[in-house]
Amino acid sequence: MRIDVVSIFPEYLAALDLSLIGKARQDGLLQLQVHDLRDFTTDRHRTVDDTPYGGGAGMVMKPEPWAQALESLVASPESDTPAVASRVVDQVSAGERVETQLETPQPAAARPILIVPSPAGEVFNQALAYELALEDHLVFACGRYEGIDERVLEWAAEHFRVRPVSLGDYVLNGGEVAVLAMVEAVGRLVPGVVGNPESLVEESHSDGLLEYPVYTKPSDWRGRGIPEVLLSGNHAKIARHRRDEQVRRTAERRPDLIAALDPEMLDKADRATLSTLGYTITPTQVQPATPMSGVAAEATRHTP
Ligand code: JCQ
Repeated sequence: MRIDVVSIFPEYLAALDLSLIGKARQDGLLQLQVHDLRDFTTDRHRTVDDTPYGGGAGMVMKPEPWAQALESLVASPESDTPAVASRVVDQVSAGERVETQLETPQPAAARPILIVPSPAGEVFNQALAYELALEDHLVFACGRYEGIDERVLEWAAEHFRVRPVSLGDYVLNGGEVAVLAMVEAVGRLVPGVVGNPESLVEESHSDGLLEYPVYTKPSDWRGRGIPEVLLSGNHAKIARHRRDEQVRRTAERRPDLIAALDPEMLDKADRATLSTLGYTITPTQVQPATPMSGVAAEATRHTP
């Protein structure tokens, strides 16, 4: 897989030289390049930002450096996709068009994906990580300041499948940290990158529940023991205990995940656990522990 990252702080991405992802790069499984957006400016001061039309706080990233940087990546010889190499260059008489399409447009599905980290994007999750891990070429555009001139994303859609992507509902100073997270989440799913693929299998049959707690030696640590069943050698009992812990901590920490469960996926013991926690299970849904009552219910009830 080829990954390109464009940023005004390329040093931020130095962490991608380390650990699993760094090893995958050394092994040639990931072809990862980081590019400095300022290298695509043409003025003395290497300017990448300007004031926003319509006024308001902060600065906006100028379109032209972005267009130059992104153009350099679609046309780049680093790509080994035959779709690019074999594309025909049209005959265009000199001066006929000012800014013209030089090449036959690529079928949309053959275009690289351009990921733009943004609090205004679709939310990144494991399903998207799996989807991206199947791609040949990913490009990440790290915005800073108040964001990138919107026309860059419109224009880029002619060359890329553009995906604004959010890590969650909070604001970062720029896209770099979000890219570190996404490259790690995607990179570890690329075949051969993770040393032990069994750890991927275990998490992939994750059933919409949080993981169970784990323990290692010593069995007594600062007066704290471990669940006795884990020392029993009874594998069926251990599996049951772990599943119960998954259900319990998911109900405690992520009631949204419990509400999203398909009741068909719950066995008798799961139902008993959820019941104890106050949940009601109908054939089609798992209902929350504490249904709203009194004022809150009254305020939300639209059809009395
Ligand atoms: C990503 N959740 C938050 C910051 C502007 C594209 O323009 C901008 C991008 C950023 C970085 O992304 C985030 C983010 N997921 O802040 C400002």
